[in-house]
Amino acid sequence: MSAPRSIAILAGGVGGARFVRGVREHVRRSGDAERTRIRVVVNTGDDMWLAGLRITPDLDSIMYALAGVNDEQRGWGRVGETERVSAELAAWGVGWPWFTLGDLDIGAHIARTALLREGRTLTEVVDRLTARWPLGAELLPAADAEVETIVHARDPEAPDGIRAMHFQEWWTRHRATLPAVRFEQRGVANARPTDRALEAIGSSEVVLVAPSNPVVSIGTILGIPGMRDAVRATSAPVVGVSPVIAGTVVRGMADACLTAIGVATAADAVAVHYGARGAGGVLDGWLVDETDAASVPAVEEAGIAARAVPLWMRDPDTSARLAADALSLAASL
Ligand code: FO1
Repeated sequence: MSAPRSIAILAGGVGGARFVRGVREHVRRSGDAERTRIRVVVNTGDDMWLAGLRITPDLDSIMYALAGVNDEQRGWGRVGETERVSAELAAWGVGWPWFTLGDLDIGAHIARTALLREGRTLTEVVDRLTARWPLGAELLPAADAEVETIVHARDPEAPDGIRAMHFQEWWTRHRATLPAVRFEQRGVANARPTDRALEAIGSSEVVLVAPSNPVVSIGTILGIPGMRDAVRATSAPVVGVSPVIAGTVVRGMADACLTAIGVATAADAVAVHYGARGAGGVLDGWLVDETDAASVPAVEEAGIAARAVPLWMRDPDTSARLAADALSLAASL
């Protein structure tokens, strides 16, 4: 099956990177790499300032994965990394001891920060950094303004029992074990989707929602004022992939996030959370894993076309086939 001429993908970090690689692989195997444009609208809610450097985890996870220089085991950072500078920062008491910045990774953070200080937008910086490798896809920050996810979590030591912290502290220091009460997108009121992100969503033939964290990756993309409307308004079919298989999240600690917003950790519950486009939501189609085939009727009941297919992405073959299944569902809508 030939690939569409243009594909937009909403994606977060680790799960997003695997899925984007799968879409790229499927397009290559279809012989359409030259004529198909893949644009990835990437979550920037995990971004932060650390040791004076601007860190953009999800953009970096996808960039490194498409470049083939990522640490496949950890899912973030560079392969063959060393941590000499990080040890020095710890000795100076600068940065976070629980958040390791590899030496090669720091090279990207210094380059990004230097380019930002010269007045470039994050979109321009991403264009510059990603030009280093033939990624086969364009990475687009969801917003150029800084909109960082702040987690308000239960902490018995905090004055009123709730402590606000940057998402990265909650995620990497506390491993999402402090119950989250709410997720705040700090600065979101003054933010808007970038023109390039809106263009990708508005003009692509297909829009795919990667199996990323529905709350702090996809939710924070859609939470940028105007983004949800843009997805709802596109003439392209919008097809998502469940980040939950057989009641457990594929990666990360998305269940802690889903629980915090009162959504069950289930393939159909996430689809219903995103909502059918016909009912005020963003989805036209949804893929669940074969083990969740029993949930297809519930998703269809919600007005979303659903199919049960293998969702585990273990290698280029399984990732490419998942992409093909998502595009096939989109083509049927
Ligand atoms: N995750 C960790 O669990 N521990 C770390 O020390 C860590 C460092 C790190 C440095 C740069 C970067 O881009 C990502 C890093 N991550 C680390 C992963 C990060 O928390 C995740 O990539 C996303 O933000 C959540 O999906």
